[in-house]
Amino acid sequence: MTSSAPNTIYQKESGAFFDEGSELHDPELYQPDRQAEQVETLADIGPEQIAFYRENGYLSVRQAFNPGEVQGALDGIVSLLMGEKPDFDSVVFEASAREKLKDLGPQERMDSVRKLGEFENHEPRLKALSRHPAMLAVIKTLLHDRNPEMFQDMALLKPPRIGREKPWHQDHAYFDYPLDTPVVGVWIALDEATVENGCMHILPGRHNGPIIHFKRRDWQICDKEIMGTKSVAAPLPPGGALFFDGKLPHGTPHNTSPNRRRALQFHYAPDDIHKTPPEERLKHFGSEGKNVSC
Ligand SMILES: O=C(O)CCC(=O)C(=O)O
Repeated sequence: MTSSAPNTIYQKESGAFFDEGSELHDPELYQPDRQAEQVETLADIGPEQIAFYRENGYLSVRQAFNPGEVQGALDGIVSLLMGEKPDFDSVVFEASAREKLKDLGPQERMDSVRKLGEFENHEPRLKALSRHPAMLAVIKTLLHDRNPEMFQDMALLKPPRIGREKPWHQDHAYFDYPLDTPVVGVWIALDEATVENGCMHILPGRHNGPIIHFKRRDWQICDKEIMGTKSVAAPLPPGGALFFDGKLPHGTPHNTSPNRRRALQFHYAPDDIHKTPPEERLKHFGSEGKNVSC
């Protein structure tokens, strides 16, 4: 899970993990001047769309999954949250829910969770989605025809009003894979994702190299690198999917709306890739020894 990298601070308390931090972001960090281009379905992806992905670092598909698949994923998340899978305990709550957690019913509990991870072997409906054959075929093409292996699975719930920002970052800054490894992320909307409830914001075309990350509100790109930059918003209806390069800068703002913004995120790399030590990753993405500040 990107945010469970060693650089992110968690506190475990009474069997629940809390994501620390309540600092609000500057609204200037999320000022899109246009929306991501979209294709309608996975079947519409051909050579032109693959070339678009190579140039821009993303591909947005309006209807990648059907309503039954979306509902199955939501039911799977509820089942995990309600403790129906006793061995599963990878739930991170919003820090602001800490005081009231023990008094919450099922729906309120759902609206206190920031994310869940590493669920594929606990929830068959979520596992099935991560192995969706038409999606895997697209990912294989994006990986230059190498066989995809999923190495990270997350559900990101960003609850109404309290769902906090995920600051701007490149996912590869969290992954111990050689810098030139092709990595494809797939972000799947389970509710309508809008600018107001915290949809993905991206910087198309900025996926060709590492950007230095700092530990601030999270392990993130320095705010001053982003301030004033016109980003692209990637709103999606439920069942829509954003495919994105592991080095594409992206972030999601605070959910200021009364609406849920639940999403899944899976990451894939070629199945023959070997991990590198964290020092190798920090050589590219860390600030140490580079005479830079944030
Ligand atoms: O869904 C979100 O809010 C952000 C997810 C994300 O960018 C990440 O975890 O890497």
